[in-house]
Amino acid sequence: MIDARFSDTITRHLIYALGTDPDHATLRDWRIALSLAVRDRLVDRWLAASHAARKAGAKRVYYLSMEFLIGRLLEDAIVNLRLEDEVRAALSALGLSPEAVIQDEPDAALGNGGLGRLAACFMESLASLGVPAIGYGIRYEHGLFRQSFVEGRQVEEPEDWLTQYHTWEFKRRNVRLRLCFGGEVVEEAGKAVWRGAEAVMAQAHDTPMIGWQGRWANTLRLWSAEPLHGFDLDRFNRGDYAAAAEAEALARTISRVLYPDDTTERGKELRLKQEYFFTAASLQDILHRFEDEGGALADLPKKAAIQLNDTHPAIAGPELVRLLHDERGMPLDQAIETARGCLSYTNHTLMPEALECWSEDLMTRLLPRHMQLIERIDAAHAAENPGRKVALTAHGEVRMGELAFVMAHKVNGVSALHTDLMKQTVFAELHRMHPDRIVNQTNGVTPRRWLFSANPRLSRLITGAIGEGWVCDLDQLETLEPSLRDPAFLDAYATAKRANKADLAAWLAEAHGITVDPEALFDVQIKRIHEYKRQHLNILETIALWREIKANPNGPWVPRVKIFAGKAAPGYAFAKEIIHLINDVATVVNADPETNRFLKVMFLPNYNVSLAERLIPAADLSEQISTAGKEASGTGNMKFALNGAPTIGTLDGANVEIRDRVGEENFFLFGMTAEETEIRRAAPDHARQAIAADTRLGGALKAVSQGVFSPRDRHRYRGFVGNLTGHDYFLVCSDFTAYWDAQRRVDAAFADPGVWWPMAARNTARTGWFSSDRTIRGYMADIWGAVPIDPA
Ligand code: 26W
Repeated sequence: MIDARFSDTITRHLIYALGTDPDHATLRDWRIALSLAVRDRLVDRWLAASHAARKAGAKRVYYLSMEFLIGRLLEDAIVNLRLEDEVRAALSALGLSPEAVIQDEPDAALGNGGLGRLAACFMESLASLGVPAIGYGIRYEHGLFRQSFVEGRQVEEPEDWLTQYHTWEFKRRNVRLRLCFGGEVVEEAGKAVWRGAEAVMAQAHDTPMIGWQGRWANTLRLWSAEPLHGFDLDRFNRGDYAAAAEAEALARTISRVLYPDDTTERGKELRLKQEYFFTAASLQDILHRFEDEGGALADLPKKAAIQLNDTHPAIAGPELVRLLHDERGMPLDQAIETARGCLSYTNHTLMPEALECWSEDLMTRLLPRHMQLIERIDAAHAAENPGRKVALTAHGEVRMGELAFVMAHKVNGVSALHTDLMKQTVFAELHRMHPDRIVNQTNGVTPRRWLFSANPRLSRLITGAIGEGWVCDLDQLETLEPSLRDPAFLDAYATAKRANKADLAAWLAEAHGITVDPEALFDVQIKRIHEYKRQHLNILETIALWREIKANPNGPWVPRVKIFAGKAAPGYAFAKEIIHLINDVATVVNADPETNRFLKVMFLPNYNVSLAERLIPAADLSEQISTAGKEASGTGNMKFALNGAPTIGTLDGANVEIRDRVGEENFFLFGMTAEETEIRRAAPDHARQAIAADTRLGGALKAVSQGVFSPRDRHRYRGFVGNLTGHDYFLVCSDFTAYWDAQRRVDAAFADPGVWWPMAARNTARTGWFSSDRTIRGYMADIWGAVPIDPA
């Protein structure tokens, strides 16, 4: 009997792996035992896949990223191995609730936001497409901080996912690599030799990345830092206990914690150490594998496609040249060419404060040989491009974007608009010099996690209509088009969304004591808090709406629930003020008997991958309201559209391509274009003019500055309002009226199910292109030249 066997397997792991008897087992014990039982089902395919890749002498993709925002892995493995029914049956035989067991797993929060989650979606798509690949990153002991609120203010606590048994990783005790920092470069026999002053060991931990139907599996190799020499017994015996453990503590610092900034580089030495640590360990590992498989160095580009996820691993350029030239004797210009043949670089932001620059002093002190090689690479590039006007160093700083560009054979942006803006702004000069180096690869999201797994009701409806092929060929969603004219299908579509909303309402009541009406419009803005993402535009519109309802409490208002979630970088004061204001507004508005049947506001704490999986299937409206030209792509926008939540948004990032595909009539567009923002920003007093022209905006700003939402601290938001009425760099005031009008168009559409549900369903049917499978196919064709391997 199937389930008997599987429930027995689970129980066997509980007893023999955890040494626990079923009568005394906790939910966590059962979750770990189940994970081990599921793991049994994927290890063979994992080992078979890496064997097949080796046997085929396949070109491998190496994805270097400081962040992998994985979330939970148990459900992902169950779904990709098609074990849902077997697991559900086994757990109910053991008297356990599948939901409770799944939710017991901590998120692997090894990332800040978009960049980290994209890396995770890419790893899942590479495995589902059967492309041999290894993801390389850091095994942070502490991922992105836990967020909670104290009197509406964000408070950060260390995240400690590793305090419990991490069932999905395998420590590779035989993969430990020695790395150096500091020291000097000496001349020996005419060769440059780097004598590092400080050494640390990189210890590999492998996590399987299983693909759809379990056909293929790749590896995520995360490095942890360990001391060269363990515990110092002599010092201990001399009673110098702290010193005895010092080396260990110092070494581990490198992989201790993820930097929580996602737009501002802080130039911290430890951050550069982290970047060099995982990049150097990964390149050494790549070369060892290549040489073990008998490759000739000059052929490395034929076997290794190394993708740099933003500039964070950009030191890979000089490091690979060092490994080829200094350590393996390849002539310098050939080493530079060979490295360029392997390397390609993705840019994820145009925000000047996010473009990494390291001081030459710090680079010289920490990585003296690399600083020399950066100058050699710069000189070689100058020689090849006489009259050029860019340099890799300027004002005593090394510009990592330029270094990554010069050392890459391909550079890509993450949406069509973003790639164009890269060519016109940050890389204009380099684009003129290398006109065919920049290509676009519009982002995507994995349909397994973000539709099939997160939204089973809608998935079943889609499969019922067009079969299950869409899960690994999302373009098939367009074959839903005929069903969109079928009232029965639209009814079932609405029913699925309503049921998801009812689930969310139940969870909000149980987990947060918040009651919401599932019939209301669920308006959701979930992403990192940043001025360019304009959560403050959203809350100002919310305040104006509240005031309008108060002025006319019996008006034909469309009940709306405003849901916010997202973390602010701990050092980003303005973002923290935005969070505080939203919580303060929620307190006042939700307690207002005149309006709270029409309007509820909430800020859910500790936004992460698992919370996104819970919110997106229940959303009606997707808020993508960034100042045009600032959001490189966005990926949440794609997840919402696939799950039937039309977008209210600007022509920014991938919103442009979403609107092109769903049709302008199924997208609530507002606001200035990227070009128009440049013009408006140049207009003196643009904010004051906008405020003068819109009394709703003026009224809302006055309410905030007068302390309506901070009665016990009336001046709390004086500075906040001052910034908006003065500088307002992100044009919140100038886009307000258009945003308000767009929201009223949303109300009108939502109030008419005959309009709303076809619009929602079209968003699902027409956004299959935003699968990360399509994105990966683009990288394979335009950048990597890698191909899928048949597992047989
Ligand atoms: C040095 C600090 C730092 C850390 C992370 C600076 C910048 C970053 C990331 C590049 C920020 C990020 O996550 N960018 C987002 O990347 C997504 C994936 O391509 C895009 O969809 C988002 O638009 C972009 O903001």
